[in-house]
Amino acid sequence: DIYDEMERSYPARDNSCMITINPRRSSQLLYPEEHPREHPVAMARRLGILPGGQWKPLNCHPLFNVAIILPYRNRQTQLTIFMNYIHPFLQAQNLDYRIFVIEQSPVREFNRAKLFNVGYAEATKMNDFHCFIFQDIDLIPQNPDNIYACTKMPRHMSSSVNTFRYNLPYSGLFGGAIALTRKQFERVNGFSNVFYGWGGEDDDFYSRLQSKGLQVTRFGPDIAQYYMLIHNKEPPSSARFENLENSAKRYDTDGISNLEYRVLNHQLRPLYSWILADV
Ligand code: BGN
Repeated sequence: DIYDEMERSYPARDNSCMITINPRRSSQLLYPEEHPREHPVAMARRLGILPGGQWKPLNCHPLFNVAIILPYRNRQTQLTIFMNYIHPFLQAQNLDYRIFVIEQSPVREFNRAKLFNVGYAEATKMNDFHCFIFQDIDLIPQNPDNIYACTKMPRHMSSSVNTFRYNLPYSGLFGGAIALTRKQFERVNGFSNVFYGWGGEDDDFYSRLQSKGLQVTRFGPDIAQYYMLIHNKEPPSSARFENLENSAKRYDTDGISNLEYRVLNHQLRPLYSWILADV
């Protein structure tokens, strides 16, 4: 049972929220297109979402406390689709959650990994989050049983993506959507900050986990399906090979330990906490 693998944020008690798997449901994949678009304010009101994209169940005690970190730049349509889809998805799982959109200022090439570090740092300032989901805004979890909470081991959540024909392209892939407890994340000094441009930062992170002896886990391909929203491919960065070659030298000095950035703006928007950062 996959739920034996879960790492709870809060101890079980009377009236803890139940988590049930509905096997029949597992065969019926969800698609983002089937979700209606709603005005953010109307949606927040209808679903009881607090400013900054926070929610927790009120009729039972949640077992999981999660910060969802989304690096972002210039993907407005995907952001809208994602928010419309993900809140009902997370609420059905009875999570105590908050969504963070970490937008990178326009100047430099996109740095996905560093934005994850910024998200971790900013979220941690606000609340003692137990579990972090780091994921791309273009990835839609299709199976309601793919629980957005942490496991005893760091988890690669998006092992079965439509663009890879629902197959894992290589066993060390740790990109897309991942779940780590705060402890697991801090153990490896977070992500490297040096990966500007597309590619390699997730491979670097995987080698960090391996260097600390942290095995990764995945749920089966029946649970871990994702649907990737269509977008233009980013050109891969040429620096990624060299950065990867020197990975091991930087594990302890490059990460959350030396993280430097400036918050240029921030807002509690109806469906998420928005942070604009210069990295
Ligand atoms: C890999 C990329 C990953 C990316 C996956 C899936 C690199 C490093 C040089 C080999 N790695 O090739 O970052 O998540 O593809 O798209 O480019």
